Amino acid sequence: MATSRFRSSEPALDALYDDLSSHYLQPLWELRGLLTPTPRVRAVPYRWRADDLTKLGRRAGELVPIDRGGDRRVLAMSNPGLDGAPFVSSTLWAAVQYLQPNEAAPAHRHTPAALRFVLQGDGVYTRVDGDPITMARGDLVLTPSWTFHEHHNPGDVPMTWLDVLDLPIVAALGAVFFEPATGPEVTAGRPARSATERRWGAGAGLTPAEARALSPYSPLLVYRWTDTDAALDALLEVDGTPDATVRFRDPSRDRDIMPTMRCEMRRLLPGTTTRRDRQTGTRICAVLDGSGTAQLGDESFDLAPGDVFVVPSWCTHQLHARTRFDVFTTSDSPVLEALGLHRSEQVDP
Ligand code: GTQ
Ligand code: FE2
Repeated sequence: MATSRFRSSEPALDALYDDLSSHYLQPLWELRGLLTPTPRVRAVPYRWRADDLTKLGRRAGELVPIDRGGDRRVLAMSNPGLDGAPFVSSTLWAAVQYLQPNEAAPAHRHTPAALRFVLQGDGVYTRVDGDPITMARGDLVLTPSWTFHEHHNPGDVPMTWLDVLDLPIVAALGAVFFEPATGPEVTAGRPARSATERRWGAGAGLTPAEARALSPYSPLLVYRWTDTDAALDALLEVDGTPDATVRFRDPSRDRDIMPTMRCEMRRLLPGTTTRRDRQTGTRICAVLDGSGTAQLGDESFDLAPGDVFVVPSWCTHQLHARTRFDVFTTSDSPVLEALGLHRSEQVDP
């Protein structure tokens, strides 16, 4: 039993290396690539096409019952740079989930936090700690750390959506816990408007007086597309710019929706090219509407509605809009900011 064994042509040093190895010690002076001048990132930029995600999700739906493998029918996006790990980057999990009509994904909870962004369709509702939240195109739904969640499709068409979880971060910190719900299964037809929306979703800066979230995450668990869409249009118009971004926030405090993940929606007018930028941390982007291209590092990716792409840490990123272009982004920026590790800059080509 031993760790990596280093070699030297000097016999005494070579003998030391042998002994170090058997004592599970390694000489820093022989180690390369630890303290690099700029981030050395294993994840590479990559794009998953909507067409492939939908077709392969449907095939999984035909072949695999929901109760196999964690009670979720999910296809994880595996970054080509991560040697087969089922992670979109070293910090985030991204996946498409597929639910057939009359199927239910039973309740469970886990410490990794999740969010859902709906790229097409409707009909599914997700219960978060018992509160039923309907899901439709463009909606963002949160299932924060350790909240029970279950998905139901009482409609008559299958539905797919994008899942993003902070699972690799929580796993790296040795803090993954999971449990299925016990007790009778709750089912219902079309649920009423969720309590979270009735309490926190009035919009326009209105929240219950005095109330602040007791939890470390937003008490508003769903952000509706009609609100996001209207906010983007108004922002473009009032600022007179071709490029607008809104951020999804906790309405009860000045912070992101969850401690580990930031969500934003960007709208570009036709013909717009953004400035090239880069930042520390992973960005996962999904095209809701329109077409264009993303230049990520040395690679250019063509983009259509429903496509998902990953921008690894410190990789340069520039978008071009062919049509009006709506792009949803999730990042781990709150983690980098909390740790004092967030850096971003514009990069001249
Ligand atoms: O919907 O509960 O993509 O637990 C991965 C793990 C989705 C979920 C995922 C999960 C879920
Ligand atoms: Fe889950």
